[in-house]
Amino acid sequence: MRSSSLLLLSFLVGVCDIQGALGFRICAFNLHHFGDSKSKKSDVMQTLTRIIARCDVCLLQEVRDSKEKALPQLLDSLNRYDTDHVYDAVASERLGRSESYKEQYVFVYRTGAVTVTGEYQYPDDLPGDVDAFSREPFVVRFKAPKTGECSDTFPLKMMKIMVMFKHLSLCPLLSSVIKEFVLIPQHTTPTNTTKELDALYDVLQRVRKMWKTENVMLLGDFNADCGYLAKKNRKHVRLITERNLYWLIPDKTDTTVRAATSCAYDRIVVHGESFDRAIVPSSAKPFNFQMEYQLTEEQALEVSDHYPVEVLLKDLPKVTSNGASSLTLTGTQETANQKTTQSKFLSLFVASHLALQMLTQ
Ligand SMILES: *[C@@H]1O[C@H](CO)[C@@H](O)[C@H](O)[C@H]1NC(C)=O
Ligand SMILES: [Ca+2]
Repeated sequence: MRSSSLLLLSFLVGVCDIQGALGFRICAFNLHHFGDSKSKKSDVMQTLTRIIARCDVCLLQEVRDSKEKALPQLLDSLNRYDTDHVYDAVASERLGRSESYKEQYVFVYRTGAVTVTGEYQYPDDLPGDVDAFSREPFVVRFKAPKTGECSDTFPLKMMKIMVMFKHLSLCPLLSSVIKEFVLIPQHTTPTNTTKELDALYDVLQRVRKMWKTENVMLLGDFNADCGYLAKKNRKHVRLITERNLYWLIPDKTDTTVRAATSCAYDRIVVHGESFDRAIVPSSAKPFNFQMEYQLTEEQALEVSDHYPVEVLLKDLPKVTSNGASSLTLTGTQETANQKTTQSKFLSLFVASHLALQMLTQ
């Protein structure tokens, strides 16, 4: 009994490792003037589609789609390209101080991976600091059902030996998985970066209070480097100085496409230790699509002058609705990759099941 418990435990640890290797991908991408003219370039749209289809949730910035055709076209392209998933989007209003220049925040997401459970357009009305932002955060709350229902989705449920362990709650073992989280987007105004980043801290506090949640991620093109955020100003940014905030994209990172520049403009910051624990270690990074898709610098710049940044959340293996024999893993890897891991996982499961039966005979 004791050794079988140990075996079971090591099996569970194995499961946790596997899910860590997969993960749920959140991305933030400044599309640099995305609108009518970009949507007419088919190679650009194809590259954008490939990039965004890697993500379970992707924040798009600099969407300037005044004719309201480019975004539907992008969604259409995504749904035709990746038929394994269904993509949908939520978008903010057009935001900006000047009538002639406005941008939208857009969250593109896989409907099978998340549901939107809340939207909040920050009103920028903080007493003493009214109108802090040019593009006020459009805050969205997501529920990731496949990662959330710990006891329901766990494959152990269907194992015969479950009878022996019925009393055991497995949830503590899986506590590093996040069920619901909030994303606060921001594309700062370069010349006001210090001020706007500092004000994001106020947005964070309001959202935590309003939705009674600690699982908050702030992400986007923060312009948080080079000439726009001087070293001496960082002590005035509460998003940097306050405790309990984890900057996942290091300062030395380059999120710019141009070979001549190296700046960590685009960032991902998580709030709270438990959200930080739900992150796959070292998974936060820019996605160098120029290198991945073998584009020239010129071709890449037609797509954007920024790389997207991305991070993986730990994910749970999931039992398919028809039950026992097949397992699917929610995740975002390329399909072939996913299948390999899936079959590895299945053989691991069968092996440990057999071993356990032998031990308990
Ligand atoms: C910078 O912020 C101030 C006040 O917060 C605002 O009046 C000004 O227009 C901002 N600059 C730009 C370029 O948006
Ligand atoms: Ca404002």
